[in-house]
Amino acid sequence: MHEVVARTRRVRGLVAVVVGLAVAASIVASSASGSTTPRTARAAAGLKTGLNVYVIPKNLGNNYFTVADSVKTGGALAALQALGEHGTETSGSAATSASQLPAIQAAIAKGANALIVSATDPTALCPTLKQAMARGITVVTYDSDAPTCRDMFINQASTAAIGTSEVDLLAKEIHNTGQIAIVSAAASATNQNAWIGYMKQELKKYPKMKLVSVVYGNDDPTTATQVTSGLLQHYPNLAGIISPTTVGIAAAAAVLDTKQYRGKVKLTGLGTPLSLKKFVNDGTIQAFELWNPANLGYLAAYAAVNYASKTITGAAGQSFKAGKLGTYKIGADHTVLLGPPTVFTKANINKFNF
Ligand code: RAM
Repeated sequence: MHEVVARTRRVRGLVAVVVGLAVAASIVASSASGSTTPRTARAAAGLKTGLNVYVIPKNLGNNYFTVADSVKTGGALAALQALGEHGTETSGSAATSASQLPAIQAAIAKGANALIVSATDPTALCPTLKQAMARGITVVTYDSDAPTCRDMFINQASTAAIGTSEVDLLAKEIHNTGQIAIVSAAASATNQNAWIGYMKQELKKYPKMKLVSVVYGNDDPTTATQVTSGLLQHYPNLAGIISPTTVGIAAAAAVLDTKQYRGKVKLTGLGTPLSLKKFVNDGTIQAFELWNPANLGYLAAYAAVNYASKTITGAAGQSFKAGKLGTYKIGADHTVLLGPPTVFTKANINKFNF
């Protein structure tokens, strides 16, 4: 009896599934029928749909990543939605591997097909990311790389150009002379460390500029404020600060935005225009840089879906379409470059809304 009931239920269940599939098929067929629908474009490009894609920034609560990842801004989740995937943004609250790793592990346990990760610390993340890759999960890094444990890296801009241009911007403001310091994010962050490496090289061109300290604000506003104040106390002759982190530069700007320091200690770095508009308009900052974070997330999503669909393998020279951004070519070391950053000054800052 139980058996029969069970079988009847199973048959009913099967009927429901078959009907459901037929309905689903007709939905796909009808929406794919117009030749200009995105779904048709998707089919033509051979991209899979329904993939579980997890977007895992260094941390949640950092506005830079909110812009990079959100639907509203046109970031990674917007691209995933347009492609018909299941996109989820997840991470910890602090930009540390201890906070980020559980989110990566949970995403894998929940059946992720692809992970899009900004690495807080490649050494700490790599064993888990390698396991994911071994299970066939696509691993794409964006913003901050984990070079030995990912399928592709979506780089915001040339690493060398970011490092050198930051030094050049500051050099101009301090007339190539004086003590300078760097307020970075986490000491383990791949992106910040790579940029700082190029800054040090570029500084060789400016023998009268001396890098006296590198401090770490960990992408945490309170810590960044504290380390900036510490720097100013320790180095009363400091001429300038470079902060290649959106959280760090905003915190440093707030510390410098007083009569004592404004205009005297120069500040540049990487920040979001909305968070720094006030400081540019009142003269605390003359110029700083950034790429469009939403475009970075959007491009990373297209790369991940293409890779997971096997339309690309990450080899140099291959190209893929990234929706509204157009076609991108893969460079050396499975890396894709978004493009040159924008320099923001009083003249253009009002034009940007991120
Ligand atoms: C912070 C993060 C991020 C970096 C930007 C510029 O938000 O550290 O990794 O790319 O700044």
